[in-house]
Amino acid sequence: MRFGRHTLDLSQPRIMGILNTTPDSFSDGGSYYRDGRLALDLALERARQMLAEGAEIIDVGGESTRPGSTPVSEAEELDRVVPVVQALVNELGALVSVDTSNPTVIRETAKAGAGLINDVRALQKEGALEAAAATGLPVCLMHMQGTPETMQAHPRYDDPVEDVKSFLTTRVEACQTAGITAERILLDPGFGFGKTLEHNLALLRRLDEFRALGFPVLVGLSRKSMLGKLLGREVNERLPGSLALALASIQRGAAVIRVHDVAATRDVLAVQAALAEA
Ligand code: YH5
Repeated sequence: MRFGRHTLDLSQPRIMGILNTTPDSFSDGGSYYRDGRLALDLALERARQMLAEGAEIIDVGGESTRPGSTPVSEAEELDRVVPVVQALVNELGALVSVDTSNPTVIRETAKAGAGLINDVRALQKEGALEAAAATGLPVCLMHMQGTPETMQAHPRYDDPVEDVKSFLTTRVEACQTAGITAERILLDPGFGFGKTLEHNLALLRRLDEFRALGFPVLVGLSRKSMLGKLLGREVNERLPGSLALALASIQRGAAVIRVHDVAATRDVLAVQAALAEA
């Protein structure tokens, strides 16, 4: 798949490393802040490390979408994300994904050299579809039930797998109508976004059905609350569980794994690749 000036062969799984520029993220909030301000050099250093460890995409996010979080202003999101994207592209030549739903952030980060638009709202915000189409970049469409403020209150589905597939299929059609062609689309069931543990497990068990829709599948499971529920572990104790979920998802056909712990995930992929050889 083409991502701006980068190309990735998605017939084997690839690692997307998470770079959070929010001051308040659950698992790594404020990591790159100094004296209450985002420090570009710290963010750049972390990205450099993730690339050295085997990440092929760096996902930069400036909006906290954790359960119960409140919205960020457009100005604040632009302020956090655009300089980081610029630095990663210009200084590291990295393939940068932008975790955003905002049309202005989509346009400005594309200008700064981003290679992928990763939207947890699947381009449903006013103007987002048109902004993404105009960039010519690929998009990752993710499913969320509700909004970050309320999504974990009462998640409910007839059948989570059928409901999420049906939503994503509708968003694929909206993309195609807007001029985003099939070879520029990735799909993501949106683990933890308006889902109970049972819903998340059903989606992972049947992940192959998402791949069968005909698009590369991206998954974000790293350190998420389902591991808290399943294992009774705090967020900094979830690495083994996250690796088990990474392995389960590549065995079911995931093409891109979005993770905090790049080096450990790369070992999992290497073992799996060796076993797949013969
Ligand atoms: C995703 O799944 N997730 S932001 C809570 C945690 C740990 C991590 C309680 N952006 C996804 O990573 N984009 C986010 O511990 C995403 N897929 C895509 N495509 C939430 C997150 C997290 C939340």
